[in-house]
Amino acid sequence: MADSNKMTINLVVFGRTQTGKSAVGNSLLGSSDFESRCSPSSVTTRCSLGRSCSISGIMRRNGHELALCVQVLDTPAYPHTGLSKEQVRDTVRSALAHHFGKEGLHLALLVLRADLPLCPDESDHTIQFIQELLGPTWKDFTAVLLTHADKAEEAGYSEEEYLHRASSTLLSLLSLVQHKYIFLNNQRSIIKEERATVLRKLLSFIRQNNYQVLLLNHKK
Ligand SMILES: Nc1nc2c(ncn2[C@@H]2O[C@H](COP(=O)(O)OP(=O)(O)O)[C@@H](O)[C@H]2O)c(=O)[nH]1
Ligand SMILES: [Mg+2]
Repeated sequence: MADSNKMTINLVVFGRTQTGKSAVGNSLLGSSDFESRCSPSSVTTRCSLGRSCSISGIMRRNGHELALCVQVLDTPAYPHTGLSKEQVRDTVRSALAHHFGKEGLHLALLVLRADLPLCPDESDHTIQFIQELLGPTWKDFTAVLLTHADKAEEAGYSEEEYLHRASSTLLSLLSLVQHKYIFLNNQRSIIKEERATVLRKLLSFIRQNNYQVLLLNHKK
């Protein structure tokens, strides 16, 4: 996905309702493309693709600056208040094939809230869901985004202390995905430097995969 002076990265967000998936999409795109709000029922019911404009100052290759373009596929939650697992899975599967079928997917971002503990059942269901969508190499193409980092910080946890106190379920999940994780405060991501830091981390995960993409074929 790289021509001489531009690289596009293709991302998708997964996770429970109200974890901040749509907010993550907006943070990464530097936009408010996706509807993100507090709600007693799931807000996002359809997949939609957002694209950033060219971002400079993030990437260099062979001594040259590359403009970075980010594409994020926002998805309905699983579990969802109004859609069954099959409905979410089918809609996400066809959107992945439609938007990234040719170019491939660089990374799926599993969005979890840093202010809520991860329990074993939830983790198992989520892993199974991602596995059904991405296939056996899902671990290489998944990173964990811990949103609401501001709340963890307010409670007095540094990232190191948080991980020290985290449930064994979360630690095993992070280990499964080869410690590809990022703490994120979506409320601060409007700050340009914050966004650049997150994008650089994502690019380092993609580099770790030798810029490989996951090709998703049209399976029904
Ligand atoms: N404090 C805080 N609130 C957040 C953060 N991320 C998302 N939110 C809030 O969480 C709520 C749900 O966000 P949304 O993006 O709609 O979640 P989704 O259902 O996973 O797409 C909204 O009110 C967001 O403003 C964060 O990092 N910190
Ligand atoms: Mg949403």
